Amino acid sequence: MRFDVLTLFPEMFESPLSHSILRRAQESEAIKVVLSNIRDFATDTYSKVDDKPYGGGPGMVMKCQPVFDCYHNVVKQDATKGRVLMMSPQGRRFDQKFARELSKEKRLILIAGRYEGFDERIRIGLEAEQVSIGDYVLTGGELAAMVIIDSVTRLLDGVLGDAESNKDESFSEALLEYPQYTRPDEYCGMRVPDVLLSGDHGKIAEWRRQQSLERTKKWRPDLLENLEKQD
Ligand code: 6GU
Repeated sequence: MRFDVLTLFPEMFESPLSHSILRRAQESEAIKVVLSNIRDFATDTYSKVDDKPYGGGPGMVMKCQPVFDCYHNVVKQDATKGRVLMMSPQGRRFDQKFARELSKEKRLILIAGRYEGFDERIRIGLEAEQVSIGDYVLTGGELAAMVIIDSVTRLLDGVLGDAESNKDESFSEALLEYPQYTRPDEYCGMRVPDVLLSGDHGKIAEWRRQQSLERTKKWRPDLLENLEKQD
């Protein structure tokens, strides 16, 4: 999958993309991430990418021209049609189901803004879908774009090894993960549950399922209420 990111701070993406699974996914060409700096497309003398809002009010608004020009430059780099996503707290809430949906695409074009927001004509003109990663306010869309790249990449074929695979995981099956233990079997007086040392795989599976259910009821009852809405 190709990710294009339009941002004023491409350097923010370098570290998350340079380690562990995201690094490997690029090396194996499961993903390609192309970062474009919106400021490179500012045409006025001061490279301005933002301006005062019409009608007054606090803060600054991202201007149309640099974003449109950056977008057109990005689109023409590859013939694959991309789904255009604009990072915005007003957007559709990003969740595992949305991540799975996006993982079917060939190309995602992510637009990350700063300041008070984008000129409305950017959303309309680029036919961009707005995406929010949760009900809180970030200083900009970059972290949200990274969250999307990370969660979508790990769903792509061949990105996770067998050992890390997606099958048993929380949210994939709408339940929280069961508790995990590794050696030693006792640490600071705390013992690993006997069932895990029993070697009885049927019993272990049953115990884990039960633990998942109990934890979900206790910590995230909302997930159980939403179970029938999941696909
Ligand atoms: Cl996508 N952007 C910003 N600025 N804040 C957010 C967000 C996005 N998602 C949640 N909060």
